[in-house]
Amino acid sequence: MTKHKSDDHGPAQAQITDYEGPAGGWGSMKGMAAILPKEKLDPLDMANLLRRQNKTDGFQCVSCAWSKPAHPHPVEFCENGAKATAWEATGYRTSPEWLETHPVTALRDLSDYELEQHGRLTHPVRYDPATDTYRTTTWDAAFAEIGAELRRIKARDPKRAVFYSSGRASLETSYMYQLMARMYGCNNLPDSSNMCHETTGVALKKTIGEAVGTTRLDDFEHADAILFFGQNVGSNSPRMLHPLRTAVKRGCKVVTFNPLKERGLERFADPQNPLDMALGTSTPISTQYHQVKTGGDIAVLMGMCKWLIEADDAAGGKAGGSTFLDHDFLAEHTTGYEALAERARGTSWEAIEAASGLPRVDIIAAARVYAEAKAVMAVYGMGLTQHVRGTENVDMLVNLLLLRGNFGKPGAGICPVRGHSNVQGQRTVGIGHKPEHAPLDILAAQYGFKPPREEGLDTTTACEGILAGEVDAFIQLGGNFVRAIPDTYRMEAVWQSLSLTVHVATKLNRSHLLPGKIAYVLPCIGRTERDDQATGPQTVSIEDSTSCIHASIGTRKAPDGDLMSEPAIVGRLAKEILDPNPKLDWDAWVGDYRLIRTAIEATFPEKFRDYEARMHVPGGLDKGNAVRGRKWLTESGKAQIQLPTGLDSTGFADTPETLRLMTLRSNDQFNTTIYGYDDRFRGISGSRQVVLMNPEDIERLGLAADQIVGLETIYDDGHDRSVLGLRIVPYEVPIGCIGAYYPECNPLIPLKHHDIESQTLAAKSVPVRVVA
Ligand SMILES: Nc1nc2c(c(=O)[nH]1)N[C@H]1C(S)=C(S)[C@@H](COP(=O)(O)OP(=O)(O)OC[C@H]3O[C@@H](n4cnc5c(=O)[nH]c(N)nc54)[C@H](O)[C@@H]3O)O[C@H]1N2
Ligand SMILES: Nc1nc2c(c(=O)[nH]1)N[C@H]1C(S)=C(S)[C@@H](COP(=O)(O)OP(=O)(O)OC[C@H]3O[C@@H](n4cnc5c(=O)[nH]c(N)nc54)[C@H](O)[C@@H]3O)O[C@H]1N2
Ligand SMILES: [Mo]
Repeated sequence: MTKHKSDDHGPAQAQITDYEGPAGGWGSMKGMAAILPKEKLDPLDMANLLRRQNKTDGFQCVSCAWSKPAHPHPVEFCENGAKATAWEATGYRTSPEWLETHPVTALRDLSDYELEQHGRLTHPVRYDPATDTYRTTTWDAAFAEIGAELRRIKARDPKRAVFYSSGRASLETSYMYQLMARMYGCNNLPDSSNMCHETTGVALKKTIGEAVGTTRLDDFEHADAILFFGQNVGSNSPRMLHPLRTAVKRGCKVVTFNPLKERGLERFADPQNPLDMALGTSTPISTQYHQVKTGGDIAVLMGMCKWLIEADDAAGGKAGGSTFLDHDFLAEHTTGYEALAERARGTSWEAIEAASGLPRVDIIAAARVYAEAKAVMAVYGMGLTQHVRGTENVDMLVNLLLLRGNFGKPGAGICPVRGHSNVQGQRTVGIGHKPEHAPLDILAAQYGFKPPREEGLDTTTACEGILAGEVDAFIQLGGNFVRAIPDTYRMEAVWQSLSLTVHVATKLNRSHLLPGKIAYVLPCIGRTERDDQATGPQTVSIEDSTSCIHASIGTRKAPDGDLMSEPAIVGRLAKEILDPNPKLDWDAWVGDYRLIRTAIEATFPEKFRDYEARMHVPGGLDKGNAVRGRKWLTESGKAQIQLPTGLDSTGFADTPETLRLMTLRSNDQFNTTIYGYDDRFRGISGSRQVVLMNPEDIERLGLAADQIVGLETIYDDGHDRSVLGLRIVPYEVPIGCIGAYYPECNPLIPLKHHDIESQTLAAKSVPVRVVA
């Protein structure tokens, strides 16, 4: 663990209490009230800002991607959305003077929290090796030098430059960015989705033919049951608690599989509901809560399939003969059913219990709820995607839904809960490392160039490329790449060998403290802020987790200083590194974002039909999904049932000393942004240097509660990996599984420890041992 000199949040400071409150309620009100003084914000200013959050004529939240309702509450935001807005609106500034007097080497001693707490970046800065500081420069000078270096690299080989994006930039910026990279000559467009729901993209494309979720917000009104796998709704998509609560109140059953008892999945007090607030009442959310072993979901899902299939066998097993399976649907719409049935029948309950850590009665109880429901939604997050067999997790969830025709009818379907507020949209407009991620023929005709057809680098292969010395430039449109990826120490050690690092960012973070030979940090305005260009104030758009595209209009004044908007930065960079093109006027696009949207609509006429008008409609522009009409854009033209290779998704064999580490988010962070040290729902505050462990494991391994220990990765690739200084917290987590925080534990994750099919980092089951 990096020891932060000025950090008084070491393991000894951890306080552990039982949090008795529900998610939401007064706890969340208190959480919100604490934000104003912390960010030096005026209450009236903040109230005005929050009133416009997630509204049709306002701005779309910069926190999570959860669906934006057509009929929002008067206050359509949650505690964590408010934190994200306040984080951007902060009264603090990372001033040029401060940067010039703080050597980068010294800044590395600050914690993630302290770095960002200095506030917004206000001027473009260039790293000066002589003084080891970032020094203020002009945009002209910055673009000239960055442009010259990128042209030099292009002349050698454009595939030596990488264009990363974190999932926050708008559809307009993202479209420009991918076009710029492809015109430059590479598909090196890794994005945060490579660390997140890439698994979903690969699994859903292969099984049902659409790479994104199939449900819409109103499906919550029709579902009879909702299955919840590995998603922490109370912290990471809290606005979803409203439709969930409503569904539960009308009798919808919620069955949850999660190694941890997450409070938001247990009970919720609606801060918008006067009765809940006055009486201290709350709604229980989960009907059943099963603490599956980390990596045990394939086994759970196979168990549910087995029970259904065998019950169906017993009941006659054909169309009309049983109510357990939808045989008509299986026959008309799927391939591969017989193979799955055979596999399920042949898999023993003993094997399923061992791999899932759950008794068969629990799995059967879940299967019964599923079988009794006419329409079922399956909701999931990183608990399924971040495993070596993550794609197989998602495949199995699809299989289960297919058995009873739970696609293409109201209240049914699959609902991956996306992360960053526009991460799904970025892929929609062509950000992605695979040639099939963008309609290359259309782009070629639209702009008269030859797009590269070779697969580009994703986050994993980009890291491997940097380690191998095959990458020269790393451009970052948002995010904190070096902190978010696996194998932190190995990557930090080579990062500064890059010839060029460019960060477009709003706040200083650890990635900026590893400057390449030429290094810039370029400050941009945020989505909540007014964006004035040649034709006046501009609107942008984003796509939410349920494929609806919304306008977003920032009105707050951006920080004083010398900031540019993201489209303006990308447009300017494009002009520097590309030859003039008569079919494309970057300046005109930057002057009027409507022209970018016209271009997007021309590239994607079906998805973006009538874009300019429909993005303002309450509920947004639904880009559509063929699966909702039971059309399967797969190789066979049907939904394709897949067989998993085994029952375990961890990809490693346990030994007696192996613990399965899941790296977790607290309720007080947004990815690498640490808002504070209060993981309220889990009752942990004061420090993030903790490891949650089952009391039986503590005893079995001869350890003690509150002992300070280290973790060491068990991985045979010649690299030693450890994180020290973690305090043991006895916790209700399955035997053999432990939890600790992301990003502090990322040095433990080997770069090669990723989902086999999608290369998404396997951050939810890392094989480790405890070292005293
Ligand atoms: N406030 C806030 N909101 C956020 C974010 C944030 O950091 N803060 N991050 C955003 C981003 S980019 C993303 S991708 C999403 C992430 O949101 P989530 O998908 O909720 O991701 P995590 O918090 O990593 O945790 C996932 C859950 O999976 C469980 N889990 C771990 N291993 C397993 C397993 O093997 N099986 C099962 N069934 N469950 C398991 C954990 O206990 C945890 O509850 O949230 C987004 N929203
Ligand atoms: N161990 C482990 N590792 C993980 C995960 C995990 O669960 N466990 N989760 C993974 C997931 S799901 C994800 S998505 C990644 C996240 O990886 P990233 O998306 O790369 O990281 P973030 O922490 O979201 O980025 C925060 C930074 O974004 C910049 N920023 C904020 N707002 C803006 C803006 O409006 N414009 C611009 N240009 N910059 C802005 C700020 O400078 C801030 O410091 O991490 C992954 N890594
Ligand atoms: Mo994410």
